[in-house]
Amino acid sequence: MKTTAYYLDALVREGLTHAFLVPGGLIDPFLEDLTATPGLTPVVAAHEGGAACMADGYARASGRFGACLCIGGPGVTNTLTGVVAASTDNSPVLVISGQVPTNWEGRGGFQDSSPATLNDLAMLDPAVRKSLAVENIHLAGHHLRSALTAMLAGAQGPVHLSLPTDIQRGDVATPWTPLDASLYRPRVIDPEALERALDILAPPAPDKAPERVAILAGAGVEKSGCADELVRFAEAYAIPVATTLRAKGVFPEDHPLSLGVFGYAGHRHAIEGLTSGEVEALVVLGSGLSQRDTLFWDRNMLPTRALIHADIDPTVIGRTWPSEAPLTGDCGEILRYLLRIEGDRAVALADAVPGRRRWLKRIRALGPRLYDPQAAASDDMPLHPARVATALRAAMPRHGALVVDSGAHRAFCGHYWQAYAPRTYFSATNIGPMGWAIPAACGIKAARPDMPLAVVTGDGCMLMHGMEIHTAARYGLAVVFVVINNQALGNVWLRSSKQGPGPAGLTEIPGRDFAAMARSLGLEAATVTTPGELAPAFEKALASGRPYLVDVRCDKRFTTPVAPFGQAKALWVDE
Ligand SMILES: Cc1ncc(C[n+]2csc(CCOP(=O)(O)OP(=O)(O)O)c2C)c(N)n1
Ligand SMILES: [Mg+2]
Repeated sequence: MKTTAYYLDALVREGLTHAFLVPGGLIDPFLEDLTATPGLTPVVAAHEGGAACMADGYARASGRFGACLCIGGPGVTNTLTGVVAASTDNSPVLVISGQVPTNWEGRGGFQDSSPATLNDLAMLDPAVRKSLAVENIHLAGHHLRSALTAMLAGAQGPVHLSLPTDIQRGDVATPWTPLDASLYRPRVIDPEALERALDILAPPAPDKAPERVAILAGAGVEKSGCADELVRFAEAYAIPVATTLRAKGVFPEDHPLSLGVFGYAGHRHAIEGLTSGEVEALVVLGSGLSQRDTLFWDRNMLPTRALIHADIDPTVIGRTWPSEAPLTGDCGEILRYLLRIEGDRAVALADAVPGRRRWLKRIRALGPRLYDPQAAASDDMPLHPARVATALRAAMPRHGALVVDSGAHRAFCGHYWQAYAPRTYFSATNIGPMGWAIPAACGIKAARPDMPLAVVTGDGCMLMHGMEIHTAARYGLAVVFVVINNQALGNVWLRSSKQGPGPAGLTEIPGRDFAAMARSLGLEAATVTTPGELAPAFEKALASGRPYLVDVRCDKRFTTPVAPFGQAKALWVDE
């Protein structure tokens, strides 16, 4: 079987339905197979950076993996930011790039970026779990298996295969054997470590179980597909749950036990509840405890008795804080183990419930969940982004999803949007690449065509990856792109404006008409300037069932809801 057909067929058998690409000579042999592989839809992006982000979005929404194809050299360098975003957020993405034929390597051939020259492998190396050149036809199947395995192993992440065109045209003799299903769901569990954690949460008499126990849920819960188990465990013992921003939605934000988001752009109950010094035991499930997810490494979040830190990736446990009960394992397995507890342990955990409920009541009495609830109803013009996010949420069905870009609008959405289910709030939170959300949404829509989907992006982000709205139009991907058009790189402007008009000017953007741009690229579009226009515009856009852009004229001067993060930052000292 021709290598290109073999690769695409193998990927479809692994569950792939879409491949994102930008064509070019170095992947010419793929083209006919891309259009002739049953079950596979090729999606041509405007830019390889877009194709990589689409594959990332597809992976996040499908819960499987995504794939993109590009030429070596400029195609590979264009993918880099998307690949880095997938890497830092543990998103499994396969990048296949073409290369000059093996007998040309290093001889000055056009676009030669083989290991003999520019070396695509080395360029992507820090961003991928594995990068391999398939320079021998007998390794074609082997290297595909090896790359996919590395992509799915442990914490998951992107991988790269470079295929010279002679190898692409070659003939693979051995048929593809599908990967074992267990690779997609690594069910690692360590009962001994779990029992140690339970000695803290539900100690044998006469010790008393801690009352003030909380859970901080991270993306590991989403990746492991155990949001239901999390709800059941929390409800069984009345344990309040906060999430990281990346994991927003893994616990319904309107649940009586929800504290909301902890860390950057977080909510009052999560932030003040977890940094009060009252928490006795904090159970962290599937979070790497990054700077933003720890409220700028705020030590006040450290519990008085024990930090129980569970993650499938042991390298992130202890990276930020030492843990009294480190737990390497899959969040789903851990939660199912905890749900099976019975006897004395269950009694001990249940005994602490009344005290825990009183504590939760005190947290709720600290004030409203939002720090500035009035902003959500602001009638200001130009518009307040909090009002925009709130109106969009109201127009969106409960099961609808949001993709959020990088800028001030990330903080507004993190705070004012409510998410109710896993994989309904998407954001590249760890590396924050501007424009990511626009192509990522195309991939998400391809993976979940029935899920209503909107993007909140900025005018600065539109200038970077806005062209990918054309890809949504080309393939009829019904995404509603909402541009917070504040005529500024808003997040930077908020700082630069304090430095004077010179620096401020560097972060201002001339007023651009993104609705006109969208129409010229085949989308329907609307411009919104008043609060009253928001709801009808969003309702119409969502009901259209078509790619749609709403250009919302906003004010850059509203400060982002990140004051607690700023305060913690101001107190930070190197140790
Ligand atoms: C690729 C990239 N370049 C630069 C930055 C730094 N940066 C973060 S937010 C931001 C401004 C974003 O502007 P816009 O999209 O208009 O969103 P707003 O802040 O106005 O909501 C910049 C320049 C970044 N995160 N990513
Ligand atoms: Mg802006």
